[in-house]
Amino acid sequence: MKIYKSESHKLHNPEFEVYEGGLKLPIFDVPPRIDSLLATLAKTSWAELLEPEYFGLDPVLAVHDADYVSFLQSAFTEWETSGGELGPEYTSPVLLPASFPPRRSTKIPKSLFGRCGYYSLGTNAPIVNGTFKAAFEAAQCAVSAAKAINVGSLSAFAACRPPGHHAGIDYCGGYCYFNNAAIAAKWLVKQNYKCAILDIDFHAGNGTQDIFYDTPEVLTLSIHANPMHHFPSFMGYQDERGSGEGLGYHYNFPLPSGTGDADYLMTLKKATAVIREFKPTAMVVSLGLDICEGDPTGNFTISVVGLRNIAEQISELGLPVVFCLEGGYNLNTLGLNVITFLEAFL
Ligand code: Q9C
Ligand code: ZN
Repeated sequence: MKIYKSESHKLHNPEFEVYEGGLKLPIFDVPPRIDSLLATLAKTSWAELLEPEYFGLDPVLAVHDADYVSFLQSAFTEWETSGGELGPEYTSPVLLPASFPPRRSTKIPKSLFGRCGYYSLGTNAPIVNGTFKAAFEAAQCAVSAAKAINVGSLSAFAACRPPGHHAGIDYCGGYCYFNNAAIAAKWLVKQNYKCAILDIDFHAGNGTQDIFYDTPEVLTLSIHANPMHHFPSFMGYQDERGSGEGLGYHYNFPLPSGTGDADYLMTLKKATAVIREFKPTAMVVSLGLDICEGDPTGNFTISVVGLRNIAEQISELGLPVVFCLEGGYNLNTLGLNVITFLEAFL
């Protein structure tokens, strides 16, 4: 299986994120996630580790607003050169907003922090000097995997870091900046595929939901922890089914805390039935390994056997699949879990 990866992910390494209560804690999305994953993959006989091809910004701009993309590109430099607007004594190694747009806001502020809040869904997506480059390369990995499908591979894996599924058309959030899975799906649609995105990360794929909410072009489904109790809190509820022409083309499957193999697999069966009915010709899977037992950000109890069964159910759809890495933060098990999943899929 072709595995696309880039060294550039290391350039994105924010010291902290901000949690509820203003708690400044180490971010879970750290470079060793990818380093250990690739080291583990390198030991298999079937993983072919490759650098991404260069597609430039076009596939990114097919999903994200140009003003958001250029904000991400220049924000950290602006922050460094302006010294912030709060005075030279105020410095921080990351750029994070403190105010967010209220529901009926229409203005894009001029100030750096005004824009930062406008383009953010929360305080879990700090921007540092290398964020844009890392996110750009992660997106190139996703499109490279999509292209591999397009030229005949039955599956390909993009080792995306930062992840993508919380990023919307014009916002970052939850460790995500560019929506790698959406970018891959849009690119496949452009090559005349009929595409579905199945998101199995522990957290609701709000960005993917948002991006395709009003279009039937891409069927989107997300199985995740109930947002009533978990990040991203404001999206991922069962009654959100799309709007306008897109009505009926989005599905959320919120599950309770502690969900284990049996309940998860029953829900996945419902999701795959919906996918079959849509009759796609390709699929993108937002592969979050934070559903696995022992993840520090999740509380599902999916076992190794359960993970295999999930992969087999997806494999039985018989579609070409692009896998985009999303979450999965247990550094001791991430590599093995990815291998377990992909081997079962193959
Ligand atoms: N107390 C992904 O798995 N944590 N993102 C918020 C709030 C953010 C996870 C903590 C978790 C984001 C791609
Ligand atoms: Zn997640």
